[in-house]
Amino acid sequence: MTDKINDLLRRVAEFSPRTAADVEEFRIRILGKKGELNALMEEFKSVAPELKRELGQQLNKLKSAALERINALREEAQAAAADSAATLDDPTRPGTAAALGTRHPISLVRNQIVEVFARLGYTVAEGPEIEDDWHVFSALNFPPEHPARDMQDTFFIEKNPDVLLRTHTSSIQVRTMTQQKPPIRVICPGRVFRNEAISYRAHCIFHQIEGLYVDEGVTFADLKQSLLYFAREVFGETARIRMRPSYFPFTEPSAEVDVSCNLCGGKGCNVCKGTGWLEIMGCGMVDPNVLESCGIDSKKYSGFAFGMGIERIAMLKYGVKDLRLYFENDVRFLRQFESAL
Ligand code: 2NL
Repeated sequence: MTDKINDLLRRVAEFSPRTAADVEEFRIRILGKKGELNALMEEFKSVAPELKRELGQQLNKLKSAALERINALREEAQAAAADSAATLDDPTRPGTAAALGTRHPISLVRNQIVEVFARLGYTVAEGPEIEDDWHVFSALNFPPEHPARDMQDTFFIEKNPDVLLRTHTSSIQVRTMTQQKPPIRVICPGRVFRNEAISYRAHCIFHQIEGLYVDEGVTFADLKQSLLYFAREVFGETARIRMRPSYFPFTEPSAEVDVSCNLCGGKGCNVCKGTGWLEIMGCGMVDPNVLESCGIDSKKYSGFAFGMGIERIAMLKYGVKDLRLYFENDVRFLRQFESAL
């Protein structure tokens, strides 16, 4: 008999009705005149006297547990029914607000950079993520033995060395130059891929944005002024820039661009490591070899180009310390950009 009592106790505890009618049906089956509880009471009459005390207590416990549970479930079901009826019937009740998404910080920064250059007459160009060697390396003056072409740095698709994931967005500009005549002014955002170990400062997928301006008589002074305008729009009107000589296969001369640290105002802090400057991009005058490869007369035309990592710019703007946050899509991170820009 103890087994029967325990079995019924368990079924009462596990019962999960969908409607008030389910609850009522269950109540009749368990607590009704011809219900299971009364059947047990009947059986109780004929148990041995020495067992009566123990079994009587168990039956009483079962009865109050069943009553309590069924009453609670009935109230719940009635409340739910009333609630849904009211929601349907009363159009003046306030609605439930839809949770709005937020733009990803990489999109926010990409959009802002595109807008700034759009004001200077640049149009957006995009291109394929799966590329061939010529558009990513050869046309850009990379020598055949350049280490970037190595399996170690570049993702090759299958075994064909001419099918690879682009390692920079410059391939978009190469495509533009082969398809359009100067004057050319394009801004090229996109995902790029490099075979890197993932850490707080490196990822195998990241985002770049590059710009290209080709026309008659384009000079390094034009480059410098365009980038100063960019820095002031993105980092604030007091921003200053400086250029340090550098090297890229596709530009000559080449430079690294720093912006004055907007946290310490140039005095030196832990973000700029005491220098007062933050590196934001690379740039230079397009190498005549690159123009010629793309079918542009390098005697008549000159151009400048620049490129930056969007993750890096977003880190500097928003103080993001770990690059992996951009790729995890943790809403606690993403929601912090609800009102940004
Ligand atoms: C960096 C540096 C740079 C370019 C990108 C470029 C593209 C063509 C021709 C010449 Cl088609 N140059 N792009 C030029 C200088 C620097 O990027 O540090 N990027 C993250």
